[in-house]
Amino acid sequence: LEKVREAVAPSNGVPIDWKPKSDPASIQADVLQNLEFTIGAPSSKIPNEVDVKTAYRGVAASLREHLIDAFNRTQDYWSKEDPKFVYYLSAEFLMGRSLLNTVQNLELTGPYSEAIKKLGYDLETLVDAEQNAALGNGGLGRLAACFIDSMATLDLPGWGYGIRYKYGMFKQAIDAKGYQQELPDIWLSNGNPWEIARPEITYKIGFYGTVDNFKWSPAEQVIAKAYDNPIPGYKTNTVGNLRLWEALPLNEFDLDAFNKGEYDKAVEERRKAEDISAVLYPNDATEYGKQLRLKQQYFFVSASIQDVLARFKEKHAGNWSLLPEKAIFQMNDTHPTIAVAELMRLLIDQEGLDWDTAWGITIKTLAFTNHTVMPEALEKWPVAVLGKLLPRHLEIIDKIDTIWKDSLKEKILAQVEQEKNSAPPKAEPAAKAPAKDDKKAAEEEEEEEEEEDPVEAALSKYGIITEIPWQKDVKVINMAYLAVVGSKAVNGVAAIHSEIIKDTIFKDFYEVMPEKFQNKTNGVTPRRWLAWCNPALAELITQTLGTDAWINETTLLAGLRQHADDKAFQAKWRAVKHAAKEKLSHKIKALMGIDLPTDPLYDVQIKRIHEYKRQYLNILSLIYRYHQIKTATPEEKAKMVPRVSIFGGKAASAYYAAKKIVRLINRVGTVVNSDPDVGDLLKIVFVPDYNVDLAEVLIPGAELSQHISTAGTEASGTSNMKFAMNGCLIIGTMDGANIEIAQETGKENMFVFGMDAEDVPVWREGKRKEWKDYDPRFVKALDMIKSGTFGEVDYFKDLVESVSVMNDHNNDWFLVAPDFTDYMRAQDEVDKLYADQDEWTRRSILYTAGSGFFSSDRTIDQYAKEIWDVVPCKRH
Ligand code: GLS
Repeated sequence: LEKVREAVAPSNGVPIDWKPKSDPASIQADVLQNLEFTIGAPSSKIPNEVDVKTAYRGVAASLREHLIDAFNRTQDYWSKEDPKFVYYLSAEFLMGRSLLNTVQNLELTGPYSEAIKKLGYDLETLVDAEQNAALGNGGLGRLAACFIDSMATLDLPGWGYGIRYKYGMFKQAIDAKGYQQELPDIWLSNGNPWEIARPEITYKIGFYGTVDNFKWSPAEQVIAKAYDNPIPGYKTNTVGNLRLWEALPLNEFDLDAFNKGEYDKAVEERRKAEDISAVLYPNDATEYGKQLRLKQQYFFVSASIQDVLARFKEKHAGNWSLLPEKAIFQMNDTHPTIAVAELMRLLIDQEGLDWDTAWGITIKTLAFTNHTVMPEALEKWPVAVLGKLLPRHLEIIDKIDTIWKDSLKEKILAQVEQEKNSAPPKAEPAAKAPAKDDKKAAEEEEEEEEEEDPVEAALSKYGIITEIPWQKDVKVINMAYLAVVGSKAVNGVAAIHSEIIKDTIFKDFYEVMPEKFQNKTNGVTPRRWLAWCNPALAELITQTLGTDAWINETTLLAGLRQHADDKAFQAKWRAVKHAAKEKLSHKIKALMGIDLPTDPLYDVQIKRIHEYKRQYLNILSLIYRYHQIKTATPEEKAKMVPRVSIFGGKAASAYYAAKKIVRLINRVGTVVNSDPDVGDLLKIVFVPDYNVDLAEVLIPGAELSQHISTAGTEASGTSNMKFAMNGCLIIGTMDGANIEIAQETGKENMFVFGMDAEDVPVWREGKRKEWKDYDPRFVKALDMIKSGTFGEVDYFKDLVESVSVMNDHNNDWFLVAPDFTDYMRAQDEVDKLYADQDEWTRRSILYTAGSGFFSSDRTIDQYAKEIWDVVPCKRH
């Protein structure tokens, strides 16, 4: 690149300065130029008369020049240095908006704000004009986005790889009756100024067809086309990359069919191909199993691995044993785990390696993160489905399975022998046993013969290909097992979760290869989730610590502890928090037309709607609160602590229980908010279409946040970390990362309640059968639903029953009823503490002070050192 620059330098020998300029005047000129020549806005309307969306595009186009400049220099440098790269394979990247993050990470906010103002706009308005890139469902997808931000900030050579979905996470609307409606998310309608299309970077991806003597002839092929999304680090000139793939047909258009008048057929191939990258599956930790999903997964995994291998070959032709020293693929949950078979296939079938060599490379080049123990979310593809779509991969998986089980045989045999020897000897038949008739003896013999070989029986639990117990004869491929066997490391996402997976879903695997299992507690980027979304708090922190170095070194936040008792500091802190509440209140007014008072306690539960996350528990307690308000005397009312309860979250489209919970919250809100007896004592709002940019307003404005999953079900949670960073207190169970947050911020400062992860299985297995001890307040809340206080009695009937019938049918699996009493106790403590604003503020400060550990920079540093062996490579 430098040579090119020199070559086109003018004859006076002074190289052209290609670097975009950063002073406000140059930026202003550059935005104008981009508005006219990149966007094509009519010059007569520039700058003051172009609409906000167009102005945003002009500014983004200008900023993109800075981004691309640093991006190209980084990628050139990495290419020259040839360090080891990490490739983060993820079906989801929940990026949110980019304008503010880009301008802040590039440290250009000052000059851009000035330039934008001179053009007659303001940065905040333009930021709001951007569409959300919602290419993810929830925590898992947002984690991937935080990780690539940290990788760039830490100068780690690394790219994200995923799918450029045409439609992201559905948009949620709530209709007048309180139902969730799902609308398509047409996020590209205004273009995407951040991406760089790479029509020159394409790969062929095959599906279906036959295998003959290990040679796969796919019956269908599509093209994967690359789009690069530069990812700027902060306080560094490193800009990483997120490469997303779009699916296109191999043959654009069937002109023959068109000429014959067969219009549908003419475009059929295009439609079929484009379907692959069309929609993000709207499931989060819930079940799916659609064939198209497997197609999506294979599509992006194959394109990504082909891409990496192509670059590797260019540099190290043929030297495949070097691959593990140059590349590591981190598989984000089970979605990309077909990578195990695909890497094997490419190394063997395309590059001609033998099985053992390919396997040796594969298991050093892949690593796997598990993000959930919900059994329904651990992908298992029917052999018939996978075998049809990817016949060669099925062969490979089958062989991996066989070799894997063979490798365990000796160990198992020894175990079985040992068990046999230590078992008490079988009782001899009684001396005078009556003689058996021949038929009976023969039957018994047959039974004995049918008895399963104990070694085979013991081995079957390690099977990657297994039968599902409730559906004999249907063989499935357990993708998580495939990943565990094919990876160098397996990690959970919070300390407790990493222990649970060793005891439950991967117990047998842990026993035979304990060295593979690790923990990497999640983290979130402190840039987006504190510094950029809560600038006033960030400013106060910087002033107090005397440096803004905490933005990259979050452990410095601990320095706030020494100010936690300082009344003057508390007052400043409270003022900042109050301003954030006001901003949130305005946002809700703008979105929903609801006026929210700003003095009450702001209580927020925002996350996907799921039974295990127990929004139900929250709303039941609020129903009881409503009842208390209705029956209180004026004196009692005067003592109550006013509260604004805010919910947000999407229910997967086919998840009926979750959809009913959404509706219940909305119905309760409608009744409570319009009841004149309630006034400002309680407001309940369900903010529709919860997404990243709403989170950026909700989190700073929250004073209490709820992370109340049934213990043992939430792998980690990451919004809990964001709330903690922003000085928001937590009411929560001892689950996921709550436990570590409690350790860091002081358990006594958290409103902890409920059974812990060890109690839950005990309860499920035994105690609940005898349990009749319903809290009368719980009964009252259910009675109010049953008697029609919120209408729709029939509609809510099964929701009520799901927590009110204690029998053997798995009712109340998530322990809403038995945890209710302790939850109410914790809520009482919340109210009490809120009345003491100094103490509340002190704790709020301690939360931010204790949140340093939860930076994704720390998480990524650990991945880099303990799994990836990737070291920073910084261009100076
Ligand atoms: C999830 C878990 O449910 C969350 O607890 C976790 O924080 C997140 C990131 O590790 O992954 N798993 C999942 O399928 N969706 C999630 O958000």
